[in-house]
Amino acid sequence: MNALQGLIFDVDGTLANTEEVHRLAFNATFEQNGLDWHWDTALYADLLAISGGRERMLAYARSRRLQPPAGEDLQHYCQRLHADKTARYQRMLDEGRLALRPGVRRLIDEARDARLKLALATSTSRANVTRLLDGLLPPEWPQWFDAFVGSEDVPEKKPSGAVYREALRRLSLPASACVAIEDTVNGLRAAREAGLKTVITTQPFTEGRFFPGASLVVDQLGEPDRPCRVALSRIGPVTCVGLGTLRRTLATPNPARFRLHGSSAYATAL
Ligand code: XBP
Repeated sequence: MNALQGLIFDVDGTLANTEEVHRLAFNATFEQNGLDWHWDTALYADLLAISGGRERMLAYARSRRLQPPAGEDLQHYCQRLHADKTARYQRMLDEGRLALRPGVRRLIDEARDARLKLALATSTSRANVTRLLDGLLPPEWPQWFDAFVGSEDVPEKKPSGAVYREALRRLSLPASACVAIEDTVNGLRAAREAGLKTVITTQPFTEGRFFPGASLVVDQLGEPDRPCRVALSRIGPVTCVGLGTLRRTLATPNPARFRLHGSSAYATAL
């Protein structure tokens, strides 16, 4: 068994609770473009089964049999809507209402102190991540990460394992020496497909969900004075996710692989 050498973080919902901001940006975009669509929290939780905001809109448009503007195909129309949504999302981030989730900065600092390699692996754009972390971390944060893989860098979004395989390639580390931290079933599937042990930190859109194949499912990474709540553990008792937790995760035999099928009607509309 390899020693722990790397830690790969998902972004949306894992580093910060950004999905509510994404949801608000989507709805503002629909209203601004004269669409009678409104993604409430229950619907958005279901739509998160589709990684990628553009793909999510395309699946929803098809489910609503939307006719795009004359002379424009649906894909291009959704691409235009997504660019509008991204601009709104980034402006919303600039309002500074988000914070890193509990334990995220602590674990990053612990990993850096232990000379672990760090990576970001996300289905959103690098530009969105940079806008988010420029507001939440010191300006030198890009140097902290040995790999930063966004939706632009790989052909397929989660649940494909492509983004995690690319992160491992850039880290020059085997999956057996790293742990992934995720918040969604798609993210779990992607990390597991790349052979990574995975810790899930649930968030408002994913709490209570079933995370087959995860080594640990907690409500947040925890702080010494704010213990995490464990929903599932294959690695024994956990009060706060630290490097010891990650080493135990790596040392624990892989949970059985589960084939998860689309957990949402929309996932089949693509
Ligand atoms: C989360 C996603 C993204 C966001 C929306 O990415 O699936 O699609 O929901 O962002 P991750 P975009 O959890 O992998 O960080 O609209 O830019 O796709």
